[in-house]
Amino acid sequence: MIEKVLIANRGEIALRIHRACKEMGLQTVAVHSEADRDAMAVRLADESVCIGPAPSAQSYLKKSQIIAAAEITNADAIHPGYGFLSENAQFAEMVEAHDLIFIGPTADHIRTMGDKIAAKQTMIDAGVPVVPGSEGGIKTISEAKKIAKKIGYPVLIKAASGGGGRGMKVAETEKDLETAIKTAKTEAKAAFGDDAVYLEKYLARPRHIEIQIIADKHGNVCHLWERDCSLQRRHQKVFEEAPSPALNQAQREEIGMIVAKAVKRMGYRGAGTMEFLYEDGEFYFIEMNTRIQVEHPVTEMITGIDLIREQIRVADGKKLSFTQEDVILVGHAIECRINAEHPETFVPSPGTITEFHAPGGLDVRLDSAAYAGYKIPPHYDSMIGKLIVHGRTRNECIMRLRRALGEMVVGGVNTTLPLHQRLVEAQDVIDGNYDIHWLERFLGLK
Ligand code: MV4
Repeated sequence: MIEKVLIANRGEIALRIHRACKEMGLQTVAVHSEADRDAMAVRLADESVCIGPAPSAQSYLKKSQIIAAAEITNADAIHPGYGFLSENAQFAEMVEAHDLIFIGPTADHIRTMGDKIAAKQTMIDAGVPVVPGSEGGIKTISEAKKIAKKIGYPVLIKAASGGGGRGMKVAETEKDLETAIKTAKTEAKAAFGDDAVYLEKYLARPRHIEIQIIADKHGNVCHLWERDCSLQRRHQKVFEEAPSPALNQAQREEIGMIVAKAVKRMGYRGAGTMEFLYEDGEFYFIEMNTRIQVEHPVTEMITGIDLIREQIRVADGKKLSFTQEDVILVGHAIECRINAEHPETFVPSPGTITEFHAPGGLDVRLDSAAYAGYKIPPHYDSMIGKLIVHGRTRNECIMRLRRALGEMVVGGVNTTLPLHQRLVEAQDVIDGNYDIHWLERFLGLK
C-alpha cells in the first residue's frame, strides 16, 4: 500500500503532486537539485533529499540517485510528473525492480507509445482513425513514392523515435521526397540513435485536440473529454481549453468512446492522452502521451476529478473512484501558461521575482510554485505557473480570465502575461476560430 510518495520532479508539478498526496493522507518526499533548495515543494514536503548539482542531467535525470533517495526515505512509490523521467521505460523498470511503485503506466506501454510507428499500428488495430500514410516504416524510396502518389502531396516524413514536433520534414512534391527522407533519417539518427521514419499525408490547417483517459488495473477505463491545445508556438503550448470550441457533444462522445475502447483493448493502466489532429470534421490520431500533462487542470476544472489522486489510486491497485457516467462535462475552462520570458521575443528571463500577487475569486486557480523573493534558476524550462479559470459558459470563462489576468502581478522578471492579455482580446480567440498555426501568424503580424 502506498503511504509515502517520492516526487521526482520540480516546480509547479512537484507542488501539485504534493497537494494531492496531502489530501490523500500520504507522506511526501521532495527530491531537488542544488539550485532548487528554496523550492516551495521542498519546503512543504515531509522530507527532502538533494540529488545533485543544478543541471538536470546530474539531478532530475539521475535514475539511480532518485531510487537511492526513495530507499533511504522508505518511500513506497515514485511520481515522475511530466518531462524528465516521466516517459522513460527504463526508469519505470528500475523503479519496479527495486520494489517501488512507479506512478504511471507499465514500462512496456511507455516503450510501445514511445515508438510512434508501433503506437500508430496499435491504434489502427484498435479501430482508431489515423493520418493516412505508410503503414509501418519507410523501407525504400520507390515504396515511399508509391504511397505518396496514392495519398497525394504534400506529405510529411516523421521520425519513429521523434514526437513533439522533433524530426519532421515536409515534401511538397515527388521531387522533394528523396531529400526529405534522407535528411529526416540523418537527423533522426543523430537525435535519437534511430533512423526509422514513416510517411503521412500533411494536414495543412488542423487543430490539435487531445483526449484524456485514465485506466485502473481492473479493466475500468474512462475518458475525460478533450482539450484543445492548438494555440502553440514552436511546439510549446501557450493557451489550452476544454472543451474544444470546434466540437459538438455528439462528436466528443463518439471520439471519447473510440479512445476509451482502444485503451481498454491495450490493457493500459494509468493516465494517458491520445493526441489527434482535427481537420474538416475528421480526427486523425498522431501520438499517445503516457504521462500526466501540463494542461491536465483544464480537464479537472470541467469534470471536478483530481487526476493526480486517481493516478496514485490506480498505481496502488485501487479502482477508479468514478465511472464513465460520473464524468460529467460542466462549463468551460482555459489555462494560460505563464513563462518567465519576454512576451514578444520569448527570450527567457531568469532572476528574482520581486513582487507576486495571485488572482483569486470564484473558479480561479493558480498552479504555481513561485512566490515573492523566489529566484528562478536559469537551468530549467521557463514556466513559472499556470492560471486556470472556469466558467459556466465559454464566454463567462473568457470574461473571468480577463479579470484574473488583470489582477495578477509578477515583478522583477519578464513574463508572458502581456501576451495572454492580447490573446483574450483577439477576435479569433474569442470566436474559438484558430488552428495550430494561428498563434505564429498572430505573432508574425505584430
Ligand atoms: C502533423 C502535422 C500535419 N500533418 N502530421 C507536430 C508535433 C507532433 N506531435 C505532430 N506534429 C504535427 N504533425 C501531419 N500528418 C502538423 C504537426 C504540427 C503540430 C501538431 C500539433 C500541434 C502543433 C503543431 C505545430 C506544427 C506542426
